[in-house]
Amino acid sequence: MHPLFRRSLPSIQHLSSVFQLHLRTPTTRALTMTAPSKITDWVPTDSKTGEFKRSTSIFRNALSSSLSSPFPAVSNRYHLFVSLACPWAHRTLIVRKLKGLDADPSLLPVSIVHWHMGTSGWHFATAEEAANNPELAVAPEGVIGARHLKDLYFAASPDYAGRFTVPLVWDTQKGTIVNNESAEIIRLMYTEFDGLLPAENQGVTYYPEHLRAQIDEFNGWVYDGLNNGVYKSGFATKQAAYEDAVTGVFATLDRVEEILAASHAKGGRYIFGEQLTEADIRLYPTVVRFDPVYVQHFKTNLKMIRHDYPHIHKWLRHLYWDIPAFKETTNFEHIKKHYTMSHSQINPHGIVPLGPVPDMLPNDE
Ligand SMILES: N[C@@H](CCC(=O)N[C@@H](CS)C(=O)NCC(=O)O)C(=O)O
Repeated sequence: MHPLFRRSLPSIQHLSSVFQLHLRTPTTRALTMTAPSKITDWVPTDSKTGEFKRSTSIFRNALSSSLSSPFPAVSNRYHLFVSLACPWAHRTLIVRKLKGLDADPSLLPVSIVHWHMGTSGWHFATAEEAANNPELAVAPEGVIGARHLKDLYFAASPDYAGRFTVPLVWDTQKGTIVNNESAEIIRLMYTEFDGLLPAENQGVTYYPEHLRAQIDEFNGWVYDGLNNGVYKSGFATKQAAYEDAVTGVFATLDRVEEILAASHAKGGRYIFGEQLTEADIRLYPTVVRFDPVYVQHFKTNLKMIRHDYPHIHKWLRHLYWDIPAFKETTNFEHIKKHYTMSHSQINPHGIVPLGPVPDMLPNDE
């Protein structure tokens, strides 16, 4: 381990005091998870059902506007680690931009992992790799010694036994992970940094009071059927598990199509009419990857967004072409290369399919 890391390693006692929101300590929680034999084995090789089962995120602390909280929202302290390929991380980049957090580099700067995920998990670009691809930012002071994302997990919790996932918010002061669950990271961004943002970004939320129950309900079935459904389809190692997942994916898309058709009929542009909400933000990263990657790589090929779902397609192109936070956080090179060249179980030769062309059709309305 790099010496910089060791210096910032918090003690176990200290760690357990900061994990105040945990029901159990990270170590005991991690032990309840089934660790894969290899990072790149998405479904254990001896699985009887061949089903992909996503693990629960472990670090669930609140980063709060309250200065007396263990993780107060202050400048020059936190860092967001993402992959541009990852749909869960993509949510956090969209919200960071929509909220204007990206305009002030002291608030929540970002490090982007290399798009290739190998047997040691995500890694940070070497100087040589970064020279060829400047957006692969070098990790910040304090975590500069990390070669792999897993180094951060072990610095936060030496016994960590879960998966090494992006996104995560890192606390450079305590040298630990604040939170690694995108659903929670986006919510804290809506409100907790408001005191440090210019007036026009304060009070802007994508989870408004009056729509909360409906957004939660929508997110629930979209997560299971689509956001996670495409992974269940793609990683399945038995025919029945695949068929079950893929039919769920298209049942979910059919339902979303109906909702957007009704919204468009009333002059709305989003899931909930005229208001852009978390429902759109969580749906977009999956839909934007659908035609370019999931259709062929995850075998979700009963239909395509561009040919078969006119309302989803119209909604997608509006977000992509008209709202910079969506287009500017969408990187088709990382998306296509990551999936096709990292999932050796699915695509052992790492061939990157050329189509569809273009990645995104123009907004012709
Ligand atoms: N529930 C997590 C899921 C995050 C996740 O699965 N990220 C993937 C990339 S798309 C990852 O980093 N996987 C690495 C691994 O599982 O080894 C969240 O939404 O934050």
